Amino acid sequence: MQLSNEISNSYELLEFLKKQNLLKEEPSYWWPSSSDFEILIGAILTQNTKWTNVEKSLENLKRLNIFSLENFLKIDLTLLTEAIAPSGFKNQKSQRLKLLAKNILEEFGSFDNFCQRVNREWLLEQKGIGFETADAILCYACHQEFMVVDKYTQKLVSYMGFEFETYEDLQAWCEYGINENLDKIFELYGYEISLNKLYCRFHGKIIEFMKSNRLKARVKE
Ligand code: 39A
Repeated sequence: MQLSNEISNSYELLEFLKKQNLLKEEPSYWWPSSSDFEILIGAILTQNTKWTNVEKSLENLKRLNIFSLENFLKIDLTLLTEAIAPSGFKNQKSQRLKLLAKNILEEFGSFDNFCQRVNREWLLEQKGIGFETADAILCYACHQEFMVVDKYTQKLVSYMGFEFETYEDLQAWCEYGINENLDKIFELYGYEISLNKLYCRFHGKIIEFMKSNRLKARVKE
């Protein structure tokens, strides 16, 4: 199958990527983590930096044992700022993380309740959270049915010949092709995969495909 002229919807893109065996079985939702709270932190830290830098910050945070909302709220701001320094924008990110944690506790009482009840509008009202970060938190930390689209998704889809004016138009294109073809997707997977897991793994496949340089190889061919 040719990426540039034979793929006409997101289902066909998923089918193409699935054949490449880009993901391991574990972590089954692709985003590596020891807790959903760690995913929320990673989603903020990954803004404007490489994932390898986020991994270094997460290692530092792991040593401080603050991968729960309760422990995170207790940590001294200076210590947090230094721990997340590898991800860049350390002062801005540490302040935003602290404020987000405080607002989660005040509005939802616990992280579990936050995951069950939070919606996109609430997240978008938080300082420093845009569409991509909000959807990463909803999809990977809260297991809600939102697909994350990022610069990798935009680049891949653009190579396939599709252009979208807004983040939400691209997201709608990704989600529509999946929703319209669930029966075929269940057959492809061999079981009734949940929509949340499908969005997690689809986005993960796109990132791993783009990072593997396979697109560059195709452009050169
Ligand atoms: N850009 C990224 C990533 N690249 C990633 N992984 C690799 C594992 N995650 C979880 C988020 N954003």
